Amino acid sequence: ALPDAIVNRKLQLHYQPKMDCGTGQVNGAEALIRWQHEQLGVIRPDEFIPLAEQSGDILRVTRWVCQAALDQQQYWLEQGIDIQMAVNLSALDLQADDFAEFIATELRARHLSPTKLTLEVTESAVMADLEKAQKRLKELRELGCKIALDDYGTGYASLAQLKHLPLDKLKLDQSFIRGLDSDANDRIIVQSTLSLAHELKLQTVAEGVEEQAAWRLLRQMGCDTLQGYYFSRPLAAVEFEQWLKNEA
Ligand code: G
Ligand code: G
Ligand code: G
Ligand code: MN
Ligand code: NA
Repeated sequence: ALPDAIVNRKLQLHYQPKMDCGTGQVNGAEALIRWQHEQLGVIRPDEFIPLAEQSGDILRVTRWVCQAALDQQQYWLEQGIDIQMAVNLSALDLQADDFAEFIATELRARHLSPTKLTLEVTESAVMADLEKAQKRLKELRELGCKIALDDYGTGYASLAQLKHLPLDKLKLDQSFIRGLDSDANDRIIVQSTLSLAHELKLQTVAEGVEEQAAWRLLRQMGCDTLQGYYFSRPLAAVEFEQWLKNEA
């Protein structure tokens, strides 16, 4: 049913704000997909993205996500809302030879700056075919887009192995962030990862910030950007606009 859902506009994007850790100001949004199924209600990406990756439908899903997120970014820019947009890519997207060209075309069609688009990739998506992923990420980066390594710390690769990847940002997985206030080991892991990332000239993002205490600790540790329920859950576009008004 997924190909029909794309055609029949049953897919929707929600947007989770990203905050500057120092100032607490919004500096971006991550687009996260939802499927409004007629019989089953809202299906979360955890349930259908792995299936779409197996079937190959992910290629069409990702292209829809990129187009919808860039439509939204263009609309927001017209409304005076100028924020970095992040979308998630899968392993197969990185293997498609025309992916960077696709992104270039979609950006150009909307007069959007490549530097305002972040592509989030997981370690496993990159490792599925390291050579192709390296080539693709390099092309996207040459275009001017930003590359973020998502869910960092849950995979097998070390930063030493990842230093050869063309990356701009490291997103620390939420499993390290949730216990930050109470778990001394998490604090050590996060502090040393942030230091290493900065030595490697990578921007740092912490996901899963649920409490003010975590924000305070991450600020002390020099983290750049925060994302989590403490600020906001992922929101529909109109809710996001409302949330922005309340923040201002
Ligand atoms: O939106 P939610 O917080 O439930 O996301 C659950 C998981 O689904 C996350 O790991 C997220 O990266 C992934 N996900 C959400 N939207 C997309 C998407 O558009 N493409 C891909 N590949 N993964 C997504
Ligand atoms: O792409 P990624 O795996 O980073 O997707 C983020 C996922 O984490 C989404 O499912 C999103 O809804 C979820 N999420 C975002 N902020 C928080 C948070 O503060 N706490 C928890 N438990 N989940 C979060
Ligand atoms: O692209 P579409 O035909 O769905 O847009 C329909 C109308 O909705 C357009 O006039 C556009 O200005 C408006 N619109 C598109 N995105 C948003 C949004 O995020 N918020 C609000 N309030 N209006 C939007
Ligand atoms: Mn992500
Ligand atoms: Na994550």
